[in-house]
Amino acid sequence: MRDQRTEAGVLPTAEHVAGAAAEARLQWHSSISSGDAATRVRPSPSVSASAVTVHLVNPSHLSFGVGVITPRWLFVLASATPASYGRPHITDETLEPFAVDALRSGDVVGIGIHTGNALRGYEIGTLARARGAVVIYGGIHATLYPEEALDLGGAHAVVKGDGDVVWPHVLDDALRGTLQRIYEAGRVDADHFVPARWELLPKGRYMWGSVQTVRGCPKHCSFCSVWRTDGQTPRQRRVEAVVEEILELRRRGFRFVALADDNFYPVTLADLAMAERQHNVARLEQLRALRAERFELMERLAQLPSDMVFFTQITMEAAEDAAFLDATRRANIKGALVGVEAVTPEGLKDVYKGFNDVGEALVTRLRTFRDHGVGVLGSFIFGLPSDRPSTFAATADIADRAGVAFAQFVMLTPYPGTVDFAAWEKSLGNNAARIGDIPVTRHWLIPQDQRPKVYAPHPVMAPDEIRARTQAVWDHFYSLRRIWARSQVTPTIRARIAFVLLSKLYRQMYANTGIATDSARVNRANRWARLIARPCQYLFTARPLPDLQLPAADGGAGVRAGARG
Ligand code: B12
Ligand code: SF4
Repeated sequence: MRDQRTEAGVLPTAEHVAGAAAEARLQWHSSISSGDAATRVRPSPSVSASAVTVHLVNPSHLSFGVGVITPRWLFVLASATPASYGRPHITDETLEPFAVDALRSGDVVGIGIHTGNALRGYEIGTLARARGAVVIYGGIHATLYPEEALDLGGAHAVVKGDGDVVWPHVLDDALRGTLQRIYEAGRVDADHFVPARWELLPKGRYMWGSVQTVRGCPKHCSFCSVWRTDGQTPRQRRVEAVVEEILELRRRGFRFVALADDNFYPVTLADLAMAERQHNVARLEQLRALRAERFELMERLAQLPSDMVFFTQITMEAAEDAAFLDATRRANIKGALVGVEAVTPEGLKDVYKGFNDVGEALVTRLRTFRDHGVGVLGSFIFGLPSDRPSTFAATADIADRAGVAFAQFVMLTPYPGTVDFAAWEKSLGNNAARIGDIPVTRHWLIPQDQRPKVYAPHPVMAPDEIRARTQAVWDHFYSLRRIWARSQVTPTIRARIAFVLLSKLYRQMYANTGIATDSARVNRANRWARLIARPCQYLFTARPLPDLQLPAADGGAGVRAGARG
């Protein structure tokens, strides 16, 4: 199937879609015509839910055979699929390509896209529609650009927002022939988040499970769309629901669980102080309740088997909150992605992230996490307008001195839905450079290997200089000597080997396949990643504990009985 991917870049065209519709062997009949206000997909009267297979596809133009983190949406939508449709068929293309040829006419194909994999998603959708499938898109990119999926991705329908509640209705509409073009699903209340169906996980393919505890983030960073799409009001899931899912994963042999949250620390001490200063009683109560729930969750995590390891995403402000960090330690939250972004005050101003620290204060803050047993994955951005050639070495130095366990050095990419993107798009007007027919303001539609690495002209550095310097910082940080030194934080030799392999894997997956311009290097990185991924997966697996029980809210002893360690 790999050769069906147009890595070299064939953008789906209107002809593809029209041809596809004509070709489809119809059990379902599509009466879509361009410009129609509503799509009507009519099934033959004999079609019932049980005759339809629901496919859920996570697109990727690269497959590594093994995945690091389970793409949560696949298992959530599978769970939201009514039993009458039978067992949904899940494909994560980061493991292996989707078998479009195996599709039957009338099958439903749900495709979830973020901006980076939208093009591959459109290729799958177009091919699926050509085989007579009903194609439905969702995910953050489809939420931002529903018309694009309809125009270029062969979509019959697009879901904007959270799929948890609307998905069964969309499937019913598809069956009845009343499919709408666009569903405004919006933001689902936390009590309606659907738990994932982990029994559908393919065995031995992922290192980390993923469980969401909160959606939304009160901040407003300029390069991030989360606060706009997921909202600034944190929607926290019930503690019991979160714990039950984690337990389910541990029963299946997952010790490592990523808490797939936008921001695990949604209430800061500064927020509380501000509400107090303003004598805003209602706000103070609301914030205190949210904070109390976080502590309650962490107390429950602390009662889970002690061999469990959690990873989350957190803002740097948590470092000033000793009580919170003590609770994270007890909860076995041993790693967190911290958005450092920039090491200079000018850089932080560029990204509206004034709540972060710089210089020595930054080093101290990041070390505080480590001192509380939380390893930091520091996320840094290069290519900000205030960056200078010296910024690269200064960043590498801070990452070393702050003792971060992992780091990612990403090049500033204007993601749609962000403040940065809107300003950039406006600044280019009709003068955006084009690659082929595609303006750079639609960079995700440009074939992967031809995408620019740097989007906005920089005041003092050429694009290639930024790219080369960024690559050099990755090389520096992930040299074997440095990785080995950092691995000392782990408790056992097995953990140390896992740390080294994961570091190398991370670097191959994210740096060399993303930043390198030379296709030989990208292919080499891909081969390396595939090679390292298998032993890595083995090292992350634990003995399944099928009999593990939910600890009582007041701290049951039963759960510990089943755990090792
Ligand atoms: C956890 C996470 C990660 C993890 C794990 C990824 C994984 N394997 O799952 C890690 C750390 C590895 C990661 C990496 C990256 N991530 Co990330 N990540 C997230 C995060 C915080 C949560 C995702 C999640 O699991 N949510 C829980 C699930 C249930 O929600 P969901 O995916 O949104 O799905 C719901 C709806 O969207 C909808 N839906 C989704 N698909 C479909 C399909 C259909 C058919 C339907 C009907 C509905 C539907 O229904 C679902 C249930 O409600 C999001 C933030 C966010 N709010 O989305 C960022 C986010 C998705 N990541 C983002 C980015 C940019 C990245 C990176 C590129 C960062 C980088 N520079 O390296 C990489 C790219 C990785 C890759 N190649 O895929 C951006 C994407 C922006 C964009 N416009 O595309 C986000 C939105 C964060 C941000 N700051 O803006 N990420
Ligand atoms: S980057 Fe992080 S802190 Fe900033 S808005 Fe996005 S999720 Fe929130």
